[in-house]
Amino acid sequence: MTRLPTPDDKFSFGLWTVGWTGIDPFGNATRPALEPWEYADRLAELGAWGITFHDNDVFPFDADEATKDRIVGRLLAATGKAGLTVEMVTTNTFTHPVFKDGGLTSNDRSVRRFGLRKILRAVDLAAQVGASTFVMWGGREGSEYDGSKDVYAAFERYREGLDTVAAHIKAQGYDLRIALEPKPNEPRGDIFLPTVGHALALIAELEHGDIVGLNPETGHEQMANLNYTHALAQALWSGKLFHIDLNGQRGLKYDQDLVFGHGDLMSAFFTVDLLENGFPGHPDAPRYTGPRHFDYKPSRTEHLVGVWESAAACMATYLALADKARAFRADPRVQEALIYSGVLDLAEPTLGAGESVAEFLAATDDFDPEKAAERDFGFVALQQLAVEHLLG
Ligand code: GLT
Ligand code: MN
Ligand code: MN
Repeated sequence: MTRLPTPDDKFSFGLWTVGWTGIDPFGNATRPALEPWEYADRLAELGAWGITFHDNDVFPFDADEATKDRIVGRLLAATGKAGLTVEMVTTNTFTHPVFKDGGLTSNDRSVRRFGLRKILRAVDLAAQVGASTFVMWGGREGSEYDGSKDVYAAFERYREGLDTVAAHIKAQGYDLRIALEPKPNEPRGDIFLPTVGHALALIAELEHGDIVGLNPETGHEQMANLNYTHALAQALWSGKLFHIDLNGQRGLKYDQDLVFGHGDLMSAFFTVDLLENGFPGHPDAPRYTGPRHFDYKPSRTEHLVGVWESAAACMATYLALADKARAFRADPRVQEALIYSGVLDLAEPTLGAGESVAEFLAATDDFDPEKAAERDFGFVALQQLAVEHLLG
């Protein structure tokens, strides 16, 4: 049996995850709401290292400064006592009806000014509680109808908003980085920054893009029919994997936010393999060392017992997959299969050291395409070894 989680594992949970009372578009709450510090205490008991929250997971949207200070103070006292880190803070710019057409990209300028101010205040809160990441999920930045939005202007405003927030972080000297969270749709019909690739492209256009990276979520990439592990890998390659949201999703449907591993288990195996073992051919490549953060929803069929079981399940499955991924990499049959498949050869540059284009064009390499085409790559055998390790 896999060991129990400890703070060294750096597992963290959003307060809105275990705190979800089960309200969905079709039904009322199925569970009571607890106080924020009650969730924190329980997560610490289960072996979590950190928590994360939106401003309005902790205090109401219309709270005055004194109320905010009192509630945040109470939460910090609890996390301090429980030894929990507040590793990430984010803003809610999606629940209140004022954000129905977005925060940073609403067609209504007065809403954009209000939204940007709310985000800046949440950045100050993030710094105050010692968070190192500020996530921005623009769930309402988008549209249902193509005619309703000047998309050029929307990207201008998105850039303006992000650069303003990043500049504020730098001006205040906060030790904080922004992590954009892509999602293709839901709640908007189409959300701007639908995938990791779109977000990377926007970051490249920012003035302060050096402190802006990504928070990819398993289910969000899979809702776009994309490969989550590849998304993490490309973000790592770009030096932009600042944070992660792990959960489960089964296929192209609404955002399920299942327990980690309760969706595509094979994909979860390779996600954990990448996070724990890095790239097979590049021992020196960037590795993800940040929090193993879960963003899932305990199914609304479960009462509080099931909430805690589901949180424990996220961590237990991660640890079990980490064990299996380590055994997979250490297995001599796998090492042989990796060599046979040429996986490690991809690390070698295509051009020789110092080889000019002229030299390259003049060389024939005595290459015989017919011969090369005969090669067997053995990818199926390699995958079957992964399946064997996964099944145990
Ligand atoms: C919301 C969303 C999540 C985001 C959160 C951060 S809020 O629950 O579904 O994927 O990570 O704003
Ligand atoms: Mn989600
Ligand atoms: Mn998320």
